[in-house]
Amino acid sequence: MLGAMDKEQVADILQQIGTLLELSGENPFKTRAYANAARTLEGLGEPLATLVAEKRLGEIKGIGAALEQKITELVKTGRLKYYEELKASLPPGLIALLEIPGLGPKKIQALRKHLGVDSVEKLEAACRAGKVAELEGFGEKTQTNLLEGIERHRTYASKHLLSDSLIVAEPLLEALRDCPDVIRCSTAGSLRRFKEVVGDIDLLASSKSPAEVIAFFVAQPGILKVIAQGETKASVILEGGIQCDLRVVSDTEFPFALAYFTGSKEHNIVMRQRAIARGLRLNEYGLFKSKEETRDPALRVACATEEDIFGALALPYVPPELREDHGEFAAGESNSLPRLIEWTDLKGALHNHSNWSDGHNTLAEIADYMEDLGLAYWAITDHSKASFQANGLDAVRLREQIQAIGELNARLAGRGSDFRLLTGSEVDVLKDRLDFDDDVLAELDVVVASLHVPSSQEAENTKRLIRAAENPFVHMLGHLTGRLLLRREPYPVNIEAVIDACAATGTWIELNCNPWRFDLDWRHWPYAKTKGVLCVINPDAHRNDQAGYLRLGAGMARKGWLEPKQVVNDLNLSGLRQALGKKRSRF
Ligand code: DGT
Ligand code: CA
Ligand code: CA
Ligand code: ZN
Repeated sequence: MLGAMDKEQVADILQQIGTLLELSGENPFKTRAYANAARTLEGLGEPLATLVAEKRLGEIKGIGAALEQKITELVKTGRLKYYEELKASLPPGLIALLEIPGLGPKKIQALRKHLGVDSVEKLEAACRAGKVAELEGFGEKTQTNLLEGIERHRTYASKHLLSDSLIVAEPLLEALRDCPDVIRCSTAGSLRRFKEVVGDIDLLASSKSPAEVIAFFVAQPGILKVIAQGETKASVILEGGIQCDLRVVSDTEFPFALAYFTGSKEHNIVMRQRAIARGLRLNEYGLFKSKEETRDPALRVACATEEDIFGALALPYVPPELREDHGEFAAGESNSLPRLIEWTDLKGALHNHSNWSDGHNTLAEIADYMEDLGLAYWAITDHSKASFQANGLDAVRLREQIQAIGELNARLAGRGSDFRLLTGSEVDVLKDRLDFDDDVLAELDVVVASLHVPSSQEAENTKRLIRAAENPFVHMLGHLTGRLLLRREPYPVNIEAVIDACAATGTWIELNCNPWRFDLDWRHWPYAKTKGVLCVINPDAHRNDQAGYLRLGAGMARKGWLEPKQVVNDLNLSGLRQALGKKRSRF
């Protein structure tokens, strides 16, 4: 997104400029000036935009005329020509080398100068030929480490799905809970914040015998390799290739370490500034009555929990999902943080498949399973005929299915069950129409409209989705951007324009909680919320056990600031039936 940049974004770019200059062999004074300026900006007590508007940047120590001009350009336009040219002037392979563990700008420069290394591939070849070991300042050991680093980078350094990370983190956390030396423990980092993809798993524990906890941890099943093991810290690679860091602290430090390592970095920066504004210092060791950086226990403000830390900084408790510096501070100050949805609030789901299209289970199996889960309803929305590869239904088969669901529901009622299957369709949004005529759609309880074959043009996709929203029989748009995390980018679409159309027509938007999708993304829900557009948390289940996606979806809805009243499947069956009738009655 272009446009005005805040100080964290500007600081990040200055930091990168420093690194790139070092990589290109600039003199150290110049490169350090950028790193220093970045740090100064992060610590600023007022918005950068104000400083720029009042032309006061130059008054800050360490910011000369050249930096002032660059920062102003970034704040005003969101871009910096100098930075873009600098990046373009360096071979891309050289920049990629920065990602290899153990390699900084200085070493990369030496490798380039003496061995012509300007890519990961060339580095690997030079290591294998034994040339790196011969270089001054490198040696055999460094060469071996670099080869390992390259290997690890290839296999492990990628991002991982939230769901894959939870599956391996939860047993480890359970094990820690049972460890007699552990007092408290928790996940931290992006996993605790419920980011849709995570870099690594962070765990935190408190103990009087940290070394024993570390020894206990590295002996757990599911650990492929121990990368680092110290007195209070360990890093391991788990099956599946995910790195996991455990830190062990004293129980007094636990809440502070938990808040710090949960992050995000952006959230932490504001927390630290709030402390400074109150004459305090906040870091991973504590909140201290001090104007300087310290970890002196005598100065620590006593906090038993994260709630206490927020309280000391004049804030209500901020749930981890909201700690992204996306408005939680303003909302906290005005006491308007949302009462977030819980997954146990959900009464059913409105987008699911059966073996009539590409799902695995029969209608009867689905009804039994979902009733057992304690749900109240489950809509069957199989594909329409245009999705022939998914065995989509034509109108004839759809009407047979409506009949079959009616018979199943009659049997449920007959044995006194309140659970109901709902009839429906995930109807394809085609180029100039929907895959079913309105008279067919009118026979269904639930209609989800999804764009499965998008155009490459943003305007075209936006137009098709708006047309779908304008159809009186379409209750909701399914997986609005079509993205598959770590696999396929979203198709181009003007999301805000589609949200506006949904607001105007009373159409809901799905939060598809298949862990590859989480679509619509959590970042867009606050906008939808201000427009009054309701969310439907849908597992898009193709097998019964995928009902479990609802829990992930509720977490993602929390990350999108959603409350029960914004979530359609918080309604019970009669409330839902009423809500389903509302849009149709407007036309
Ligand atoms: P990830 O692992 O890339 O998905 O993202 P995180 O957020 O888990 O990041 P990670 O694992 O590097 O660090 C865990 C937390 O530690 C992070 O959310 C905030 C805190 N943290 C790490 N480095 C810094 C830093 O340089 N400054 C501040 N303020 N906090 C940091
Ligand atoms: Ca992490
Ligand atoms: Ca980490
Ligand atoms: Zn679909």
